[in-house]
Amino acid sequence: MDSVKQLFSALGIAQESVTGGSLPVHSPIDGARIADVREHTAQETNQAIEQAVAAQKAWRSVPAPRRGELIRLLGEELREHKAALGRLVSVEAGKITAEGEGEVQEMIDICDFAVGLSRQLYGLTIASERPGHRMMETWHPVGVVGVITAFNFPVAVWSWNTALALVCGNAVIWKPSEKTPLTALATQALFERALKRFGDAPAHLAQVVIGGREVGEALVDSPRVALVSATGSTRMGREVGPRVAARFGRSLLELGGNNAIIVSQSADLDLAVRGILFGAIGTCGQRCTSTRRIIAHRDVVQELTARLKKAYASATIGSPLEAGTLVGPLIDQAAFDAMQKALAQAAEQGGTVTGGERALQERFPNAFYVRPAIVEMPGQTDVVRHETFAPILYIMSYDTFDAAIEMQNDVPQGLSSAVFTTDLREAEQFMSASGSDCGIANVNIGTSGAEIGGAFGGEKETGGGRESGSDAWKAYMRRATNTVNYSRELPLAQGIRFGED
Ligand code: UN1
Repeated sequence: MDSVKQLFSALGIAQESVTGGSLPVHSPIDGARIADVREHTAQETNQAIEQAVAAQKAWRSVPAPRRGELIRLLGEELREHKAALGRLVSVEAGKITAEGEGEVQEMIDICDFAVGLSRQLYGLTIASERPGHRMMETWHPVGVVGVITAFNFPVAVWSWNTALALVCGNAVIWKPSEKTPLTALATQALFERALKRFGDAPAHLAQVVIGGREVGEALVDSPRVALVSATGSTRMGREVGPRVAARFGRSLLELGGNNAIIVSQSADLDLAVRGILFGAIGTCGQRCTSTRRIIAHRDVVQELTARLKKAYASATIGSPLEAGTLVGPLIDQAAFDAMQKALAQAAEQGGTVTGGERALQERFPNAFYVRPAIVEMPGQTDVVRHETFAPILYIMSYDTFDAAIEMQNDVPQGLSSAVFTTDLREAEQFMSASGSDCGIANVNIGTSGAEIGGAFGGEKETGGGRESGSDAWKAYMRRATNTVNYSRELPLAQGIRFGED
């Protein structure tokens, strides 16, 4: 594939690093093998950790606004290479061009955010109960941050973590998904350009380690990695969380979602159909925020389902690189098999399935394109409560808004949720303490496509972590409480008198 080679060179990936290695990389577009990437061993990962520890010791003393300058330069590199990196995201992860470029835009946005943040790492001052005393909070970097990312957002999730972690004064080691090492290498090459222009940053400030389980385990188990930020399946999080906790490390987990949209009888159905379509079939249903469940009022469920079926029928499935395509391929055969298994289970559990078959098999015999599926379910059965990372949309109905909220919350995951309603009471109830139990609760927009300005993450089996905007930066810092005595006395707190008269 000549065009892939051109992308490598446009993005500064050395040919040697993507040929002759032990990790084959296949494009989900046509199944072609596009690279053989060199993998790191556990020993090399441990060495990277030592190097990161040394780098962080120097970086923590660089003033935060100066650290922000590095991220400003990274943002510039990303702006300049947006089209090429976006295209590589399409080639390696199968996203349509608009979404590939959108992902790079998300990186640019978080860089801008982090540059501003580099001048806003504020702590509080607190009134002391003692005369002549002052209390305050100081925020310091945690140290080395390990970032483990998934194939579906192969570069943006790194940037949410790294832009914040670096301005906060940490060093970063990144383990990308084994399915998407090329976009990681490209991102690293762009980061190194920014480093060169920056001038005097310590070596090994942000590194990439490529490999499977043993590389991940080295990061998870090392007491020198202060924070492990991991995005992926709930199964992965169940291993990572307890292992990091066992050594009293910190983890930030972004795991599975099973995101629902409630469509009320007062909803603007035009908006609802558009919001659901993007959420359910965008990225071929492979976002952690993808819309997987519709809970529609009994009076509108039929019309909504008919309109969705019509919209699904006219959504073009095809190569993500071609203009007009809305639905690209699944990442691989395992994803296809999981989708088929879930559809069979849904049918057994009383569902009526429309779509879901393999598509474009003649044109792309080694890739896995599917017709997105709509499944009308009699209720929220087991399969509906399970996250299948594929474009399957379960539709269920409700009679009362309370019951709809209960159904929305009655799954193990808690990432994103939305309601389409024009009823103010329903909207407010949905966002209240007795409403959606998710980390994201939207009104009249879908479940996916969050902006970087808000804190991103979710509850329950989603893992509880928050990254990206708002005050998510605090996860990358440790808090020190300082009490300063500027008096000539030594009064004790709580009025304690100790050894005096
Ligand atoms: C993910 O799927 O892991 O809200 C992240 C969204 C994107 C991020 C998704 N901004 O859909």
